[in-house]
Amino acid sequence: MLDTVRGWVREAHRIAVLTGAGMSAESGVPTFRDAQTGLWAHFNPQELATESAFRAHPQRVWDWYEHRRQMIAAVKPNAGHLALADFARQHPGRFTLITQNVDGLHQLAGNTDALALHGNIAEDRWLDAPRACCGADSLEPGHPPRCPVCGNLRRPAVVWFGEHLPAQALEDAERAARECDLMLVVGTSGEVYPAAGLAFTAHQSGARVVIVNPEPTPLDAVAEHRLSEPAAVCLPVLLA
Ligand code: BJW
Repeated sequence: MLDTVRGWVREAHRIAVLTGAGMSAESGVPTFRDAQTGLWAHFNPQELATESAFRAHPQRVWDWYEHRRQMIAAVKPNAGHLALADFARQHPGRFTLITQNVDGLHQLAGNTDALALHGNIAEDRWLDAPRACCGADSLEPGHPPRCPVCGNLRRPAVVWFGEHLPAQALEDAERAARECDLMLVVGTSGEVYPAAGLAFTAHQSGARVVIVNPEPTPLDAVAEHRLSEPAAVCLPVLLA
């Protein structure tokens, strides 16, 4: 099966790759749904990653992100990230990387033009539209930091449930899904939309869809093959 897919990689005119949290598992970043250990074990991540959770419990949500930021700051891209970055360098114009991940590991590996659909956990922004008093220089430290004048809070620059994805990145990802003839879907549960819908778009536009994931997902329904292996093992072989 792997050889068949390697053949498809060689033949394809345009390849799109959609990645999710499993992509970074072998770097040591727990997946979104497995991230809850220790202090956080009692919280459902789907209930922390919303604006209403942040407004109701700003310190709790901020500290959850601080905990994850510290973990991510200590890890490195794995062999799968590096294989994708090498492939992009060798095949410019033929390859689009779309990621749901907020950990920055694709960018660190060299995929600086990855389409990041869910933002970047290392960055912050204002919760409410900033007023003249909201300056980065005059932040009051805290969990979260705030504007000392109006109380506006800093929040992680990620896309929470119920929020719009960055329009340009989503538009570029949808175009790549429509125009590719091969889509690799790597390490995602395929449960979060609109990202998961990109696999359906690619399939409906005539592309072959291949899943790289040790576990079944709802996207298997549109896949020609599922490679049931970890991303950091599979991708270097597939893209060599
Ligand atoms: C390995 C591995 C290894 C492990 N190798 N694999 C249509 C239908 C139903 C609902 C909706 C819909 N359209 C929109 C919605 C609502 C909602 C949604 O999708 N809800 C579902 C839960 C049902 N979507 C939204 O709200 C989105 N916004 C939106 O639609 O805006 C439009 C709008 C707005 C307002 C009004 C009206 C319309 C926004 C979604 C934002 C998602 N954000 C998060 C948080 C980011 C910040 C953070 O990290 O805290 O993004 S949620 C979380 O899920 C994160 C991830 O990027 C995303 C996907 O998770 P992922 O990557 O799949 O991770 P896991 O953990 O779920 O899975 C890991 C997988 O890896 C598993 O399969 C493992 O087997 C595998 N694996 N080891 C390979 N070594």
